[in-house]
Amino acid sequence: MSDPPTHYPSLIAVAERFASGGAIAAVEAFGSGNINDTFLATVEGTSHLPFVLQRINTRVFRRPQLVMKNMSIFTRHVRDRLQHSPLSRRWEVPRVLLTTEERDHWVEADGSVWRAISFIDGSESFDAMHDVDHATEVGYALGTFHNLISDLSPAQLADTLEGFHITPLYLQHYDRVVAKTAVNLSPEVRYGLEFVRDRASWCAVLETAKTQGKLPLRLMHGDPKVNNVMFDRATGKAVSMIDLDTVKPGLVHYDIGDCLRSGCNPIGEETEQWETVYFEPDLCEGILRGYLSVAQDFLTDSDYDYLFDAIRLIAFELGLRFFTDYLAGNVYFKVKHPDHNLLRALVQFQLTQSIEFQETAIRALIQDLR
Ligand code: NDG
Repeated sequence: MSDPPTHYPSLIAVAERFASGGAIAAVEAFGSGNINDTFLATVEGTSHLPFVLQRINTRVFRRPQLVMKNMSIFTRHVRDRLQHSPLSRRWEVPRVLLTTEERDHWVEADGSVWRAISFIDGSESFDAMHDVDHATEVGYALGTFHNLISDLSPAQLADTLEGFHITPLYLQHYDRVVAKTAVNLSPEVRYGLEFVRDRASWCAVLETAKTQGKLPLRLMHGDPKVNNVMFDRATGKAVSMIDLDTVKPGLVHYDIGDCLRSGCNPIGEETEQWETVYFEPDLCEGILRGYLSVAQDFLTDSDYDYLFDAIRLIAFELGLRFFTDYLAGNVYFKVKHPDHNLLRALVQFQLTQSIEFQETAIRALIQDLR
């Protein structure tokens, strides 16, 4: 909920649990995640690569052991697959680093749960998209990620975050929060309440299709924001997808929607200028082109039929999640100030509206790319 605490047990001591040889030189806050606390640990000497050290948010991931188990299973699967049939270009899978006792996580005396992941050598990530080529690379990365896990049965991985991306459940939770909260009816809150009310009857669209067997349960990334795609600094090409906590059974539509809502908002999800947020159609075309260049092999006709709804829904759903968290007193997403989640919600609602205004063009684009 707050900035990375400074009262942690010595970060260096925690990092040393995972450092096989080589003393830790420094541990610094890293990235801008909304859930876990993330640090980059550098190791003394030139022969050791830095690694990512994370304190898992156990209020969100209540069974961190299962998160780590999932991660080990699917990263091993993908690595084996790449060994047998390598891709024609560089693609990396982050490694789970073990403690000196060969465990995939470490529990501190204060109960905090830590894990370490390899950093992709020579790579960088970006919070916003530069241009259409960049967008195409982001789409390629998500397609490659889906492709590489498409032959692993969803039953192999545990559901580490029940209800994640099940929009009707977020709506039920929102209704409960609204019912028990003395809501301060500012113009922004009033707008949010109306915005949700007007879309409530549509928000089960993907879950209904899933129940009717129109959309199959597959494995998904769960959080394919643009800054979770790593780019090779030298070639400028996408080389990996990181932030693998939410890889679990779900719909690929959640990922496609999430990638587009994050990638096609040039002003970014953290802007305070929410009225100026819009959904950029050329970036949308770039992402979809890159994605489908890999994913057209496994998508069905029915999958295509729900792409527009997925794009609209995941932006709306994230707005609903931020709005609910604001009303509930900021208990889920980390915030920098009390209105942070309200502003984030307004950004996503504005984006949803921009997607709705462009429905005909987006549907036509999907049809052309089919
Ligand atoms: C977090 C959320 C993700 C959301 C993102 C928005 C979890 C586990 O914040 O769903 O899209 O920036 O709730 N992750 O990463």
